[in-house]
Amino acid sequence: MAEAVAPAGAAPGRRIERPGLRLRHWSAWLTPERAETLERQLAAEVPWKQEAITLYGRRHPLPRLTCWMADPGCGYRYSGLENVPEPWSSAAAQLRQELEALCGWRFNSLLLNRYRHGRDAMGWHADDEPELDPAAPIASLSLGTSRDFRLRPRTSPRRPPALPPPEGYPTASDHTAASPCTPFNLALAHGDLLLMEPPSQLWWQHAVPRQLRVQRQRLNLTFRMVRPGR
Ligand SMILES: O=C(O)CCC(=O)C(=O)O
Repeated sequence: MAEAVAPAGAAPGRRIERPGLRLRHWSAWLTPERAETLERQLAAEVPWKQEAITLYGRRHPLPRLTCWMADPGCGYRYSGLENVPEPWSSAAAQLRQELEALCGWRFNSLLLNRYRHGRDAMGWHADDEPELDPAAPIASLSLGTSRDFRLRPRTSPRRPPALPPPEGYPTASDHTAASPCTPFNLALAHGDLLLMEPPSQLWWQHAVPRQLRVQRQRLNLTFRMVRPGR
């Protein structure tokens, strides 16, 4: 598995590691001015949609706006939604180049989420759909107001059965015990970059909970590598 490599001269980011979890967090990776400009540009130029999912025959609008940008042929299904790619906007294409240089990985797709206020949120999940290349990291850029990003070990990891749990990973019986795998929170602020490296999606889930006091919007961009045609 290739290591994500920062180019010479770039700060390497703060490592956050737990059994099965490998993160790097760059606080204010973008200057506040650049982050401000990008937030405005993306809010205006991205074709945001409010998708809806069907559960037990009823339509539920997602509590956020989204857009899937990707190279041709890189469709993506999650929560039963088939995402047909939009072409890269100029701001997103520029960011992709910078992140590829920082990470030493190519990204062919981008999921954008727009949380309009604190009632918008994202439930517990892992980014482990079959289309996603499990060897590639996911680079997540946050713009706008700070929101909590919660992490917890998975209760039933979806993984190849032959793969043993990492050392120190909780068993079903000690899931709630204090351990290096206790759920925790990261506040992701304007211009922060979070790199989620393998095998994090196999063993951990993440969520952006509702925060009713939050009034301002937050944008989140996750750059990904999908395997076309899967
Ligand atoms: O908004 C975030 O920080 C997380 C987004 C996320 O979990 C996702 O796009 O899968």
